[in-house]
Amino acid sequence: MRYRSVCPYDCPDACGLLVTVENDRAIKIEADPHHPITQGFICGKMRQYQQTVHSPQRLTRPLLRTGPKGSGRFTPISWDEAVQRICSRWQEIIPQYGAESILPYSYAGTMGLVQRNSGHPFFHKLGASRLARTICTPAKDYGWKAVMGDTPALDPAERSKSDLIILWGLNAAATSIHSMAASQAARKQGAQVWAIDTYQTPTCQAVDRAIIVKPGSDSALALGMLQVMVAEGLLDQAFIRDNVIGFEELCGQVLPDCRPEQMAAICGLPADTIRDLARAYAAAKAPLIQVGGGLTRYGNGAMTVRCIAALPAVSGAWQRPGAGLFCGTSTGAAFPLQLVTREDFMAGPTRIVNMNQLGAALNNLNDPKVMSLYVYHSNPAVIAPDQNAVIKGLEREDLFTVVHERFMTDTARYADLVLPATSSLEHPDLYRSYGSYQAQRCSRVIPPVGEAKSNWDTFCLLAEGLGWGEPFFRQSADDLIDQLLAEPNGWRDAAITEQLRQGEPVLMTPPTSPRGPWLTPSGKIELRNERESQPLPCLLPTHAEADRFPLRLQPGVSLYSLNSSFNERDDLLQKRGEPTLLIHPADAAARQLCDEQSVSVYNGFGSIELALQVTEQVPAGTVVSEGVYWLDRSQSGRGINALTSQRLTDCGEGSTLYDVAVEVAAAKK
Ligand SMILES: Nc1nc2c(c(=O)[nH]1)N[C@H]1C(S)=C(S)[C@@H](COP(=O)(O)OP(=O)(O)OC[C@H]3O[C@@H](n4cnc5c(=O)[nH]c(N)nc54)[C@H](O)[C@@H]3O)O[C@H]1N2
Ligand SMILES: Nc1nc2c(c(=O)[nH]1)N[C@H]1C(S)=C(S)[C@@H](COP(=O)(O)OP(=O)(O)OC[C@H]3O[C@@H](n4cnc5c(=O)[nH]c(N)nc54)[C@H](O)[C@@H]3O)O[C@H]1N2
Ligand code: SF4
Ligand SMILES: [Mo]
Repeated sequence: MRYRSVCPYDCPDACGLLVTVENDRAIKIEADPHHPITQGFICGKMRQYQQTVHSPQRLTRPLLRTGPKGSGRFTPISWDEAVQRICSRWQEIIPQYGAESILPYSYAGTMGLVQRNSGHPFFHKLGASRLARTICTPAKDYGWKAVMGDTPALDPAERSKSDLIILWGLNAAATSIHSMAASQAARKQGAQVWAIDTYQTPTCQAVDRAIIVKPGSDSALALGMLQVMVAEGLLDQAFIRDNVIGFEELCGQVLPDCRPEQMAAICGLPADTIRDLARAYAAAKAPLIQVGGGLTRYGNGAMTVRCIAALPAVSGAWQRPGAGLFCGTSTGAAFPLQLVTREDFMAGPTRIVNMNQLGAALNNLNDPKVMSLYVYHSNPAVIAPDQNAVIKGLEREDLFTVVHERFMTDTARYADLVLPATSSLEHPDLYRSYGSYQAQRCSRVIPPVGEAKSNWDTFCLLAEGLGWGEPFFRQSADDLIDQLLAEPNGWRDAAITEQLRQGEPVLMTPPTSPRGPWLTPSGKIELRNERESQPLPCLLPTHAEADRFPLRLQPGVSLYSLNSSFNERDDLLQKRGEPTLLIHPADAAARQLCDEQSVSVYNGFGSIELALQVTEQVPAGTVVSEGVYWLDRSQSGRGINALTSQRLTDCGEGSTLYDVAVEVAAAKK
């Protein structure tokens, strides 16, 4: 039998899948040819998803720790015993330390609305600490909102009408292959495509123009371009007058110090290139800027987005189909998610812990101290910044850690109790996307592997174990999905809602226009935003500038993994090879380092060993390591996040995973 499903991973494409099932096993995964975005092709990671689902490494039974923390020594126990142990430990902790000493930690192992949010009602009722889930791109969202307010994103399908597409800090060839394909299609029709990145990514190799900047310097590029546009009159004065506030102040107070000659050294581009980019941008009829996550994970990330957002505001690009700025879709209002998250279950507001500062929370928080950590669909031991601090916390003997996982991840290795989780083929859910306006419901298509349970079913068991009588926790995940789809709304009419109920992929439409009226407090595009501590777009420093290490590290993504997911797949690991550090020949020569040598990469947070790859793919001054590996691949017992910090973005409390300074030296033998 062949069933429809959806890719559950944290990828903007949210592909539609066709899963062939035989004898309760998935044997083949194909792209859904009738899916409006997927259009018949999926990435290499998911073409063999059955190898993940039926991997011999899948966890199939609850496990109880029998060795020291981190040793990976466990013994299987029953679900009854596991639930009973968790509940009784929490019932000891709560009277002594308070429920806020319990910290949930989850992110995006699955993007389905029900399974992803299953822990919220449970931990709200328990009175646990809450988690600020800000590891990904909150600075991008913040920057957009500071200028554009609640204006919805334009439909990225408009790319077909663009004559210039700028992939700005977006490695689309790796991270959003359907965006890449759409850009390539526009290119075939004559559009120019540029990529602005910090090194030659696979995306850079597939575009008309690759512009390589210094890490965290895009605001200098954007402000330099704006200065040229103003100086040369490449503006739409009528559009500015009717739609924009703050243009005069930007011109008077900021841009005089942003001449290309002044910006050149900051962003690492010749002044003439900045001029040329400004003129070409202004000359395009329908230029579309698509902003990725990369450039926002810095101490100035939100401000960078505000600077970039000024470009289509002053050029007037917003008026034309195919033009404007795309930072991702936000479809939060399309489904009544409060029916799942149940904030009303909280007796009162509880403490919020930033997920980027898990290391500090586990080691330093004393008010109250974190006594129990419950991790589900996330792998903080390797994906969270400042790995040394995180692992030190996970090693605490007095911390009771539960990890609900599909695999024995590095985080699971530190657990007192491990619970086996279902894969997306084993549970139902409702998916939406952050790269388009699609949505799709899917059913479970195979039975759970071993004794695996879904996030939702596990929280229902824990609720029962704690003796909670709420009927809420006696429902099935499908009941919750039915409630999310019970009523049509401004995003999806009755017909589309019915299609969704039937499991068909649909495209929704935001209830208001992406081209105004602008949903900001002033009703205009707010280049000046008085509610911000910096009311105007401006240059802000990155964190790494103040660090004393000379090279900027980019912990980029890999084509063959997704964050720390897919490390179970030998086929993909073979393609990825060992963890490496890409370095420019000049930087290697200055340190007397050669290709393939084992090097130590270090800074004030940690030190790791990597194999060196000397290449002109990276500019001098920048080094790159692609992909997050499980620690079994590491020569030094630590991964790339041993070098990243818990510092946050300027606004939005985001991670600053790319804002890193390091030094490189030959590894000690
Ligand atoms: N294959 C694959 N796909 C993925 C993921 C993965 O790990 N692997 N991760 C998924 C997730 S969770 C997310 S959030 C998205 C992220 O997808 P993207 O939005 O593409 O984000 P990143 O890959 O983090 O960064 C994009 C690019 O920005 C560049 N960059 C870094 N700093 C700067 C800068 O200062 N200026 C400029 N101009 N560029 C900069 C990086 O080198 C990178 O090539 O991808 C998702 N898809
Ligand atoms: N150095 C570096 N660090 C990064 C990044 C980077 O590019 N470089 N990317 C950052 C970004 S953008 C993000 S979004 C975060 C992502 O961080 P995470 O959201 O933690 O993502 P993953 O590493 O993919 O881990 C997800 C885990 O969930 C498990 N899982 C999958 N489905 C289920 C399920 O249904 N139930 C349960 N219980 N478990 C499930 C998977 O087996 C996997 O181990 O990482 C960040 N960290
Ligand atoms: S990871 Fe992204 S591109 Fe690959 S199948 Fe999933 S949604 Fe599609
Ligand atoms: Mo992310």
